[in-house]
Amino acid sequence: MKWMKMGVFLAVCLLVVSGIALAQGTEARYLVKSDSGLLKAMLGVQHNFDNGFTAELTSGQLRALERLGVELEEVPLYHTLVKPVCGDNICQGNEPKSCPTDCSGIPDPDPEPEPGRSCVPSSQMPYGVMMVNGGSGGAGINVAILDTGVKVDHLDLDVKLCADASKRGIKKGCADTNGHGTHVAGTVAANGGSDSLGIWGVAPEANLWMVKVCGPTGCWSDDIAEAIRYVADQGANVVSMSLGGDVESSLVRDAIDYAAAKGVLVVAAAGNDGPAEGSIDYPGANVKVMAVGAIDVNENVASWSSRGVNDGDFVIEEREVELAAPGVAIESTSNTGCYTVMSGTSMATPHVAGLAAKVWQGDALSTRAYLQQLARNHDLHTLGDDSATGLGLPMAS
Ligand SMILES: [Ca+2]
Ligand SMILES: [Ca+2]
Ligand SMILES: [Ca+2]
Repeated sequence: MKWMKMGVFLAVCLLVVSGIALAQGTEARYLVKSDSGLLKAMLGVQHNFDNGFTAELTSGQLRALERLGVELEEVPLYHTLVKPVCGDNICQGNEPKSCPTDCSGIPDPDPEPEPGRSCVPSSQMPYGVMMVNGGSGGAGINVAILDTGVKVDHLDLDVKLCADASKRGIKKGCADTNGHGTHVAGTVAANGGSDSLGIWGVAPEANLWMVKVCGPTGCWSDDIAEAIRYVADQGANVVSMSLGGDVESSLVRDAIDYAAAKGVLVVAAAGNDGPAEGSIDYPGANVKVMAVGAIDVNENVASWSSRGVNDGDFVIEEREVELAAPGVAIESTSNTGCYTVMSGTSMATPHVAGLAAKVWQGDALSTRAYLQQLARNHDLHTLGDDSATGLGLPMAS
């Protein structure tokens, strides 16, 4: 038996090495359902899970493993859910997903750190923070944001935990070269800065945690799953994910089950694929996750905000939008050290994550029920949970 096993491993060696040599084209990430140390050594481990490990495989390695009968599962790639910026105009309507001309996406970060305060926000208390009656509280509640990282030395942010799950395992550091995560972090917990000239988030006293799960290609769902488990073990109360995609990740679902069992409240963006019914993204679509749709300053639903399959029965089930929050033209912290305006269900989500910290009811289930009640007090559209705004807009009393 031992020799047969070794023979198989030698065959794997040969096939995988030849796979590397012959490999052409793009890499993809897979869950390799094996605990073989040799396979791990050869392929490199991104993250270990109960039912296997993830690795980036070349097409040659993939074919070799399939020939050997190793069970594989593709790892979905998710994306941050911010709308593109076209010139000076923020996309708010039914624009094509790629901007017609001069679409620069999120502006490039300023590589130079800001010495002291060189800029002030156009509004210290952004309209979205006011709409949910935020801007104070959250003390003692750990809010873990899984995103592109954060500008740790922004004058208005006090980051208490900073980790990186986008490399192998969990590493230190969470520098934000994109800007998305810094913006989301500000909406949760910006504290106005020590000079009180800066911007405010929904729960400025909350403990702001950031785990980087998104890189230049997007947000790999195995990195997300690893990060969810990590922050659950560290004692997170709330997990906020301004990201998603059309395909569900089994690793993320398992991680959410793990976190929920530890009493963590999970919030995620509904997606930017509206207005089609049922266009909601995972992980928001998961019944254990609070999915947040986007409204504007007048409580109108953004056309692009993903819709659920809601049935109006006041009960949130799988693939239903749960709440609505401000997500159009939201001002928050920028990774230049200044401030910027972004739109997307990415921006709606941290309003709810911050509000969860502000109104924390002692445990995740009670807090979720309380947020649902707050939303029902401000029901939008048709009575009950509708596909665009769920149970409504939660506002702290
Ligand atoms: Ca959900
Ligand atoms: Ca329902
Ligand atoms: Ca409604």
